[in-house]
Amino acid sequence: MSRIAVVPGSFDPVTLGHLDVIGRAAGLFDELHVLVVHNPGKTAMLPVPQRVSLIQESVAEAGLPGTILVTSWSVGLLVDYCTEVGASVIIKGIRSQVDVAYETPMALVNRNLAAVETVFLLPNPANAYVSSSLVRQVAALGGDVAPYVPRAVVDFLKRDL
Ligand code: COD
Repeated sequence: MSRIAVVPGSFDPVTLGHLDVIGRAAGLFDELHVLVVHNPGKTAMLPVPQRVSLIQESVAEAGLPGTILVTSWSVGLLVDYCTEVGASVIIKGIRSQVDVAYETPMALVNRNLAAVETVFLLPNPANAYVSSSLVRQVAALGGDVAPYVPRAVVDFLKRDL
């Protein structure tokens, strides 16, 4: 049986930190689903379909290994998506104690809801401080985001924002 894992996030926009976690997870599982999920706690910069296509472009450009699907989910719990596609693992990137405190209760609830385990991956230290909110702020103020995001995102932000 193939091992399927889901990497969920807002990805608004996808960063080199996200891509690092996606690449490492792709080497651990037979099939990876990168899932754009609306986070009601955050004000979005990009529409969800745009975020999906920027991840698709970035994954293709990085030449990441294995089978990687990119899609979105808005109709229920994250574990409902996992159940629907037969995924037994959720992958989260952990940058700091703040991430541990935020992710741990969700991981425990997700295990109770649907017996889906959460695996925490540590980042590449070079990207550990990168976040989508930092990128949104630098972009909004006209700064250079190239050190933090894949080329597809740099091009999109130059062209469309
Ligand atoms: N290096 C490594 N990892 C990183 C980096 C980086 N530089 N930047 C971000 N990450 C990780 C984050 O820690 C996170 O694991 C993931 O990448 C995505 O990050 P974001 O910021 O794009 O996404 P979030 O944090 O807004 O997550 C949104 C979700 C909707 C995925 C989250 O809130 C969630 O899991 N919701 C579950 C909804 C649900 O079903 N709730 C009920 C049961 S809990």
